Amino acid sequence: WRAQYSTKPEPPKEVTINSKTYPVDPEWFNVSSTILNLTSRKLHLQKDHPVSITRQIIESVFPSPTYLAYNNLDPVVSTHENFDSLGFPPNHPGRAKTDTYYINGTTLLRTHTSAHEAELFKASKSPGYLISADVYRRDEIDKSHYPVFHQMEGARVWDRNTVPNGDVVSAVYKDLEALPKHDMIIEDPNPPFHPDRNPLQPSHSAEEAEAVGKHLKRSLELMVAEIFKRVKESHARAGIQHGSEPLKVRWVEAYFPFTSPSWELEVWYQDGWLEILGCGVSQQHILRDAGVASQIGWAFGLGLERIAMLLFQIPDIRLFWSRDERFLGQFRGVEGDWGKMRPFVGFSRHPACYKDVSFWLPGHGGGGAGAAGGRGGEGEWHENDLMEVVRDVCGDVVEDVVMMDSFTHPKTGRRSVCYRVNYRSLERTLTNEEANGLHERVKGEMVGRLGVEIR
Ligand code: FA5
Ligand code: MG
Repeated sequence: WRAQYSTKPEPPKEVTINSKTYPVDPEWFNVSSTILNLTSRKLHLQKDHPVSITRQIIESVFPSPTYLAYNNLDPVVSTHENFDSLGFPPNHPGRAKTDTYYINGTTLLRTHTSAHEAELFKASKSPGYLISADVYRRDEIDKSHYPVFHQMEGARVWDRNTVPNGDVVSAVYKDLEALPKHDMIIEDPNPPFHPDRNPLQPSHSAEEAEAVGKHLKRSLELMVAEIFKRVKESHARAGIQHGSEPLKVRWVEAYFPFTSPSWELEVWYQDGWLEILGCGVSQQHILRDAGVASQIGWAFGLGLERIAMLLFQIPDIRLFWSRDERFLGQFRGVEGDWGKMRPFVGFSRHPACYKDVSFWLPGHGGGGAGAAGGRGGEGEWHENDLMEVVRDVCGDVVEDVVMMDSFTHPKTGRRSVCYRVNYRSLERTLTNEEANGLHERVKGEMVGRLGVEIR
């Protein structure tokens, strides 16, 4: 599997994304053309696409003029916007090249919509805002992870200088009273906090933080209630019987550098708790740096695909990127007529084709590994690099990649790992020859690009 297979192109001098051009630094650049090609898709804005439908349903729970929606912000942001402005420490693992797509040392594809918080806290003309956008993360391959997905960020502030009598607590409770009620069962409505990870912020009174947290939770519970109301209606239309099992959700303590306290909201789904969003009381440093130090408020970030999968019973995240009419056709017309919403009917599943690959990791105990593959000096082996090779070679034909085995040779200290790749297209049956051909190419690229030694 030597060099003949390694087709990794030389990095370009510059890249153009959404008609803006950025200089490439080959030391940092790790965006494959597969990913670059997805920057123009903007599924959240594509008419009748389930991601766009989901966005609109959630937007309806956060109406204007209180909340203004921003749906066209550029995916290319600075490391400052994505990390520093939010208080990520310099050594935070999310900054690593193995996790984030970089164009150069200071320019990257946003990993979350929070990258726009500072700019919108500063610029938004309303007390709340929503941002829907494509986000990018180097990640594992399975049915709920894709390197590009869509998030919606939401935020809401109150200004000490403009609320009556400067009394934020009363103002927040007044707005809370005005929100609708719901009858969902919330397990753990108030999970305990670790004060070291989620301290009360120095500039907040305990009453303020509590009031803001309550408004945040109620707002998001109403969002979930709306989603599940739509699920029930669409199931009824499709003649699917619902047991009387109530919807179950719960709040769990979370940690984000840009909120304190912080929570995640989980929904009971198919026998497990599914995390759908993170949120919290915004760190005052962000508001201060945005020039609005007199404000206090909350923010959340949710995964639109995660919610769309619940809403339409979509079983595999790859489907969202399909251009197959058997997928897209099932949502046609819904934006003009919500009564057309129906659960997704999966097309027949094609057989799985499992292929294993075992290899020695580079750079351990001799073996001339230092010379392997032109990525010398890169340092640590990271599984996400393998995932990226698989995606580059196979596109969406791989359903998941799972580590099966790992061992360290007692004498040489070299580590060997085995992964199982599941070749299964959503759209057609693969022949064994085709899967073999792809697997051979994957192995070749692993040798050429990652410097591993196939066993
Ligand atoms: C964040 O991205 C924070 N920016 C969220 C936030 C915003 C917290 C504002 C506080 C205040 P996290 O990495 O957990 O957090 O992602 C948020 C949501 O995005 C997850 O709950 C999940 O619904 C979705 N998500 C995360 N990773 C993926 C993925 N690989 N594929 C699909 N959805 C994902
Ligand atoms: Mg999370």
